[in-house]
Amino acid sequence: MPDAAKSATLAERLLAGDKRALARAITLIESDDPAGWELVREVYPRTGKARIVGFTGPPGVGKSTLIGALTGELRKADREVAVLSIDPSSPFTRGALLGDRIRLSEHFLDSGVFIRSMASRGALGGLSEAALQVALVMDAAGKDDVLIETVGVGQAEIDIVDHADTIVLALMPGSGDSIQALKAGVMEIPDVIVVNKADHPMTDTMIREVRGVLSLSHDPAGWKVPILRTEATRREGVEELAARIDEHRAFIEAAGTLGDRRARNLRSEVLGIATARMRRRLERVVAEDPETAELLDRVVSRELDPASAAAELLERHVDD
Ligand SMILES: Nc1nc2c(ncn2[C@@H]2O[C@H](COP(=O)(O)OP(=O)(O)OP(=O)(O)O)[C@@H](O)[C@H]2O)c(=O)[nH]1
Ligand SMILES: [Mg+2]
Repeated sequence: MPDAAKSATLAERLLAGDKRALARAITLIESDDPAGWELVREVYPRTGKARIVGFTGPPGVGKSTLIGALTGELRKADREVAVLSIDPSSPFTRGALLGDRIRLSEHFLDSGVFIRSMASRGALGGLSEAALQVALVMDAAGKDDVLIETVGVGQAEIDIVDHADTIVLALMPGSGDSIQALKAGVMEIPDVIVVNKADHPMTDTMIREVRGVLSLSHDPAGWKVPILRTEATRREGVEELAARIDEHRAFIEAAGTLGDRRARNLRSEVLGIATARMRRRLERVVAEDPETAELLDRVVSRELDPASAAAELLERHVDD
């Protein structure tokens, strides 16, 4: 099996922290190459050491700039850092990847920093799935911190950072939509909130609003979500951000919730992968099976309602 032999050496190189092996591994995962899945299977028992921090927030609030500055802080502490920027490829974020590269460019020559961007893999819901696999290989490669950036204000985007140990929500003065999303419970309460661009005159108003929303929520374990004010371009407040992330990590470890959180995230990951595969399978059936096509035609012609058609579809192709 030349393939197996190839992935075995790749796994060894990856575990030894070889940067090129890591880059290769990510490419395999991104292109949905079976060798990528095989590789993750091999190295998985050696993962779980990295600290995974997810950064989310609306477009342009300064997530990449913050991550760039935070990476500088982490490097001071001699930690190895991997950054994964995810572009869910909504039309309004098209420029994000290029922007990220510029924002993080000061770290390109540092061998202790690995930076990778990942764009959407289409409509099949495979992005979140691939993101975890990538985080796993970064972890396997011995990174101390895996920082995942994703644009978003709603639940769909949060899913991508679901496997983070600590979730940082970045906002800026005027991010009203996010406040609404938090208030409405569309967005889960993050672990740390950063109000970036604190050079903006509306910063205090924003912080008050965030505090107002947080006062309505309560963490059963007793974590009090810090609201930080940063100016990422000048690195203002970034040292404190690093400290709060450390603190959150120590808190969930001490409270015993890190294990729970990881168990929950991994469970949801398994379900996510299974769901994505199931959906792909059903899409294939719909495209290839004339009987199923006919079932859908009957929905279009109002003979059969959508729920009954779905039940029939599942009965035929899943419940066996
Ligand atoms: N005035 C000011 N500008 C900032 C600050 N932080 C970031 N910016 C600028 O805001 C712009 C967007 O920053 P990014 O770091 O790319 O923001 P992002 O959230 O990663 O953006 P997307 O990935 O496109 O969603 C850039 O022009 C930054 O230089 C800040 O604290 N103050
Ligand atoms: Mg960005």
